[in-house]
Amino acid sequence: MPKKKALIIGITGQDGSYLAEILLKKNYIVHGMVRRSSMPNTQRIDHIISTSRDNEKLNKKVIREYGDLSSSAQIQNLIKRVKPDEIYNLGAQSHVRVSFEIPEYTYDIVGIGPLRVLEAIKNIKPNIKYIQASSSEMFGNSKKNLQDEDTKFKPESPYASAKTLGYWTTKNYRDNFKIFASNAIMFNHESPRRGVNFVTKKIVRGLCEIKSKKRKILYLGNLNAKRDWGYAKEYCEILWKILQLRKPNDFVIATGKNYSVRDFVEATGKELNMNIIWKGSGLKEVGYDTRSKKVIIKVDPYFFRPNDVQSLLGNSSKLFKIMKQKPKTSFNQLVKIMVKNEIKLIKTNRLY
Ligand code: NAP
Ligand code: G4F
Repeated sequence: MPKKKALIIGITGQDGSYLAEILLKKNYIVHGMVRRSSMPNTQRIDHIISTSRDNEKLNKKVIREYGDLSSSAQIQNLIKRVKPDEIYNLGAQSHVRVSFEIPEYTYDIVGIGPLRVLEAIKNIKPNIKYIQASSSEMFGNSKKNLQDEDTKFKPESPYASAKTLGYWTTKNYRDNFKIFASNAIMFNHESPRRGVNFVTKKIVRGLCEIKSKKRKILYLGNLNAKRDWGYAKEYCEILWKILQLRKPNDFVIATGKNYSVRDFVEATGKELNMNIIWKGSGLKEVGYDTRSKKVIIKVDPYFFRPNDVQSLLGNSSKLFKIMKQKPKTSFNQLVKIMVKNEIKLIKTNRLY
């Protein structure tokens, strides 16, 4: 049987890098869309990237394809040339706070990007299977404490609004043009490969640096926000499984438990033999380590958002019912994985 071909858009990101490893192990030919940049942006996939275009010589490596979600022409040319069986759209300006600063760009890539890909699929090879990385941010400050596939969207940021457009576009192409197009509505998922400006990696890196005396203070924003945090590697395996179903569908992927940013700080501290307690309130609140007797966390309003989502908690029983699948890594296991890795990375002066 010929090998299946996948195109991963967003292959240089956290999820793209895990998904590429998973698909290579499953014997896929993997093409990955990479943006041209003046500094290397392939740290997460350097170990699996190929410079050869000869399929025979590839030997389980990713084929790099330069491209950008802003360009319909590039996407069309790529799909015409590669003719993939599956497309995973993980590409995004994925930072919520930053989306308030660059809303037009965020709408273009996150909102119109999926349309460009789906339109190319429709016109070039309509039997390509497509999965859209949708987001729990679409639920916003929902009236429902537990969010599932039927929960009303209430996007609170340019990022969330654009993701909602991507979600509906995916559903429209499925309903109107019979494209195999599914949405994975993913709640927050983290790993040692998480971008450094997302709160979990920032906390883990920051506290590890404080522990090794490379830094004195870690500045954070909203400590009260709660997120349903899972492990990215598991979520990427589920993305693949969703595309192997007989029919396209939309699924929430979540752990069903949520914790605050404050909880994440305390759990990370515990892993590093710190005992972090909180003193003061509002902008004056600090995190104090009773072991070193030092203030190590302060609040900086720079990290606040005009409108933050206060609590996200996902119900992934549909995923479990149809696919007998659910994320297993617990909050404490996730923190442990991240801390253990970060200590190694810091020793070797690496970020990923
Ligand atoms: P990430 O680490 O920020 O990766 C985003 C990827 O998109 C990177 O490869 C990035 O390339 C690429 N990208 C950015 N702008 C692009 C453009 N104009 N054209 C083509 N590619 C572009 O995000 P992630 O955490 O892996 O998340 C993967 C996807 O799932 C994203 O769509 C995100 O919005 C969505 N999502 C994530 C979570 C989560 O908790 N992680 C939850 C729900 C949904 P560079 O490396 O060059 O920047
Ligand atoms: O880590 P975050 O930046 O992730 P956020 O905003 O929840 O978005 C992530 O998850 C979404 C799924 O729900 C994805 F769609 C999206 O692409 C991204 O992957 O922030 C988490 C919480 C927020 O409430 C934020 O206000 O942590 C709070 N926070 C507190 N201090 C901080 C900080 N966030 C960041 N990034 N940096 C801080 O210093």
